[in-house]
Amino acid sequence: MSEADSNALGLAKKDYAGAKSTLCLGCGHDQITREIIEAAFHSGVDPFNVVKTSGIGCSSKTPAYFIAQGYGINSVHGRMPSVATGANCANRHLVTLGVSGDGDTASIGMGQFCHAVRRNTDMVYIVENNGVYGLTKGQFSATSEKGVRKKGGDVNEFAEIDLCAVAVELGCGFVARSFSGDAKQMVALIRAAIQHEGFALIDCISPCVTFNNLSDSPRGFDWLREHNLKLHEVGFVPEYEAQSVDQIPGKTLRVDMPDGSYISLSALDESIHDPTDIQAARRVLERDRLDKGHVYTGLIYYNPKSEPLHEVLHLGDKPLSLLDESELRPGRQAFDGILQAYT
Ligand SMILES: Cc1ncc(C[n+]2csc(CCOP(=O)(O)OP(=O)(O)O)c2C)c(N)n1
Ligand code: SF4
Ligand SMILES: [Mg+2]
Repeated sequence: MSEADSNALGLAKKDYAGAKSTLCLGCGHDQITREIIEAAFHSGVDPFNVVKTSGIGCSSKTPAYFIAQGYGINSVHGRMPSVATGANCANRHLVTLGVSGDGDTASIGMGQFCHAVRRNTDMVYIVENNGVYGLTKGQFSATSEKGVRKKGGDVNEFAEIDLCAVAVELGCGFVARSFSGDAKQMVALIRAAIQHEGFALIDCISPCVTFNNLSDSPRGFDWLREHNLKLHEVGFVPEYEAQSVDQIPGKTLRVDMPDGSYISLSALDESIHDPTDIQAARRVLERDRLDKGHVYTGLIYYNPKSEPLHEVLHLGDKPLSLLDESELRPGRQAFDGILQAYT
């Protein structure tokens, strides 16, 4: 095996594979699965140190298709965030990956999603957003734009929920939007999201080829290939490869992460979006909302100083499963000490 075929752990890409997908041929969700595998391989993630969580939906089936060695928990519909929060609090050293759908997140799971963002659970949260409930045969979801038409002629009557806008306003420190067909952007975003300590949202438009892929659908492949406006080209450079680079004002931007890694951004037109500027992030989201002819993708907002849940709660460093008898049963003296603190 050549060096290029193995990563820092000496593992090959096949070591990050899972079961064979049973999704429809051409489904955007399968592209995201490949991107997760690619990102975990290149970042040298230990497969045994991954916990994969999901809810219910075609999207929520996909953790079965990557990193077979990881722990997997398929929760009930819309309840993935609390399961992921529990796993992450029990062992903060796990890489916690959550995969959800637009129905699983923006309808039944909206409350759970908001609270995981607000608490800043240390996890990567990928929404595989196709604008419909694929698994239950294509009903419009809450992220579908008002007025859009889907196969069969149905027109959506209700205004959409923009999960990125919700996340920014709830204080999320890492908010990105992408397209499943843009593997380069997705892999860089997933690698940066894994590195981020705190809740990292990637709202990834992922076409449902069976129920929502009309040529004029803003969730369809043809439309997205033509109307995806990238805010910048995204790259991720891990701490062990990081080096000083010359930045060209207005053309390139280096966004440093606390551990020494960085996200490199390059302009694709005359200006470059700076994700560390919250007002600029809000302007992008507003432009996205008003401009029905385009979808804006890239790293929308990044705040390296967001405090993750385990720090807020002063949780212990040691995984709960490794606590020994003396730590679990501290004895009479320790309890007396605790009671004393309340008198
Ligand atoms: C409590 C409950 N209500 C409703 C359902 C039916 N149901 C299963 S999946 C789903 C929506 C899935 O949509 P989404 O999360 O967008 O995933 P997709 O299939 O589009 O990837 C619904 C409503 C359910 N399984 N459980
Ligand atoms: S129904 Fe749609 S979302 Fe579900 S597997 Fe098929 S193409 Fe994908
Ligand atoms: Mg969906």
